[in-house]
Amino acid sequence: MPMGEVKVIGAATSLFSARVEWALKLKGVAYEYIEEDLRNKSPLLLKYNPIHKKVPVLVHDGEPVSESLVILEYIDETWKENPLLPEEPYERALARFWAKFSDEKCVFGAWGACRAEGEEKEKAIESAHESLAYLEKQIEGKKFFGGEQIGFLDLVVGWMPLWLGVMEEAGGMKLLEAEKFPFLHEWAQNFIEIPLIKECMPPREKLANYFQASLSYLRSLATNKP
Ligand SMILES: N[C@@H](CCC(=O)N[C@@H](CS)C(=O)NCC(=O)O)C(=O)O
Repeated sequence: MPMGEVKVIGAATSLFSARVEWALKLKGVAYEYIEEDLRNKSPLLLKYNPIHKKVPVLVHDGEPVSESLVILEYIDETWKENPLLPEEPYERALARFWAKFSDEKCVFGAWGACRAEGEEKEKAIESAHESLAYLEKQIEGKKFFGGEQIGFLDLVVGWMPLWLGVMEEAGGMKLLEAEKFPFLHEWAQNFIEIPLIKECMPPREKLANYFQASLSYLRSLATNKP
């Protein structure tokens, strides 16, 4: 299938954008990357994602697709080489379930724990640990969530090796301890060593500054509440 014109509107600090770029690279699809300034959103982003006004957006031959999990499925259905989702319907359903779980419970759980302070922090850390424990069970005994090769769920959980560490640092906590989550920990090391993944990660320092600044901003809002 001809590739057509493929553009990604993303943000270098966005874990949701990274997974879309990884998927395109895995498929060997050439694309133009457009960096969005999320503090001053472009007319292009507002035109292509008027509802959520968020990155990433994939624009294929002028047609926009938004929401990273939807984009991953679109990429998988459009370019067949290196399939991302498993073949078997039940396995596909499971991969989708855990992807949704990871975004809803683990990403937001980790961010919640990063932001929380005082007593709330302990509760938030405990709740993030509970969610990570479910993912730990999913990866136990496997090299990748996709089996021997990385697949859909690996890309979705792919924020952990870098973004989670940065959130831990910014929030002054540890969530993915090797002793507590040995399988996830090993998976994270295997994942980040894949050249294609490694090459398309934002610099750690840039990400750390971004999270630190976001956290300070949110805390200043809370302090200045009337
Ligand atoms: N569920 C969305 C989440 C995307 C998202 O939250 N993007 C953030 C950047 S990490 C964004 O664009 N935020 C801008 C805003 O909220 O105004 C997806 O999977 O694509």
